[in-house]
Amino acid sequence: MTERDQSAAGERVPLLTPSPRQLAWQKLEFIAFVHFGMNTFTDREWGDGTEDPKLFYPTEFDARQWASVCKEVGIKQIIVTAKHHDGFCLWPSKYTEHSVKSSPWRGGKGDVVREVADACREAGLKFGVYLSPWDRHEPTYGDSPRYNEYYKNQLTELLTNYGPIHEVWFDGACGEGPNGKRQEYDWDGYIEVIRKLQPEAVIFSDAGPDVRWVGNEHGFASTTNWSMLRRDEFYPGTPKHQQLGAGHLDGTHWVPAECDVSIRPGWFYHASQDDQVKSLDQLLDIYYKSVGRNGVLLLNIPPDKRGLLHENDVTRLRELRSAIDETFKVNLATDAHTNATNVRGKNPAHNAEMLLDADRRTYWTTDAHVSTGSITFDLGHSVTFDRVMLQEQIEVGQRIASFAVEVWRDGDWVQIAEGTTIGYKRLLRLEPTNASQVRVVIREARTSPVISEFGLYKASSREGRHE
Ligand code: FUL
Repeated sequence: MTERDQSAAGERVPLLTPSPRQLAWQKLEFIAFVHFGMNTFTDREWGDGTEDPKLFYPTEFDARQWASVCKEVGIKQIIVTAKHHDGFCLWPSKYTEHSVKSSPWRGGKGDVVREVADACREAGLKFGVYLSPWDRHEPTYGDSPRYNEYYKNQLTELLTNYGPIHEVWFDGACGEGPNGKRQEYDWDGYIEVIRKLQPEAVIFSDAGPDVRWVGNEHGFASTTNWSMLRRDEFYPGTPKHQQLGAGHLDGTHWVPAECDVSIRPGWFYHASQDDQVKSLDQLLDIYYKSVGRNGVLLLNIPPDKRGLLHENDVTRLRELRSAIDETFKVNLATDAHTNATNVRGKNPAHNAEMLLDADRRTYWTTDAHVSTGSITFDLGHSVTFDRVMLQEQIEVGQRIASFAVEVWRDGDWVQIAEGTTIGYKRLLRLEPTNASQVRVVIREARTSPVISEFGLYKASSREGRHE
């Protein structure tokens, strides 16, 4: 795509594209949140900051177990709660005593952040930190400039001493300090610290700057999910959560959605929830509604009091991986003969076969100004499928606004599915369908559609019925 192609479409706003760090993040698809800290030991979700650091005492702490499980099940990054709202720090910050250095764990010499960062690096996983701005322990909280200094100092420690950091997660929760005043966060200052120290890290907060909240804690993106956002209407922080979900066709910034959800009812581990680990069906549903709707899935897996991921969670994660792998192992369309209504410059490098080469870098596209069209996949024989996968080449922007999937039946094209946005990846679940010819119709796009991949699959028998 050339600049001219992009601007020639006469759009209300120019096509936006992801930054390299946003693109790298989007490709991760499935990442883990690890809520671990004082609440793990007090059996709470939100500590009030008065907890005795001595309570923090994992008996078998092993960050390598976290990383090896994550790697095995296809999770590509771990974000650890370096500090939750109770203010207890999992690393020995020099700016407070309220940390692992005041706990008996490892004789006060322990550093959870270090061990997780190292374990991730060893396992080839990316690493991120959650540093709660809301701090219910720190006395300067509420005294805005002083606390902002404290927070930036802590960010600096985390972003300087632990190697590459790929995501920084700002929790939107905010409260009053001991002085009765509401803390005014210095978002611009925090962001400046991150950009300076870890320019490759994406920054998550409710409305970006790099990654936005999907607007709920179920892990569900909406079926229409633009990666663009009218960011300044929201930023920083926003009560208009519902509106974050779908993003905006006329968004002013590229701010894709991250779908956070816990594998258990709570964010932190509670033994009483050992039997409430989400079922395989629930996790698959989350997968299709996050990764399958142009989102990144941030699944929380809270370690227990031993400091290990619990057996029940690990078993479920393995089931999830097996089901996904089985379903998507064979693309039933791979050998199809393709035919498109239009190919950019009749150039074979852009013809519809590019959708079947399992290489996201190659793509089918149309001539400039041609924003609708269709591709026929002649499968050569009758095939049964119940999953459809489409991927846009988001490197040149998110363009498609409406599409349909059809099959040739009794001399006519019959629609079996339709959708609005595609984005990085769109997965559709259907009833099992037999067809020997399938057609993808692009009904509306902001300018020439650019599609990288297409797939037809038959769901694993491990998967239950679709929604
Ligand atoms: C929320 C927090 O209050 C929860 O404890 C949890 O950390 C979740 C991911 O974000 O705002």
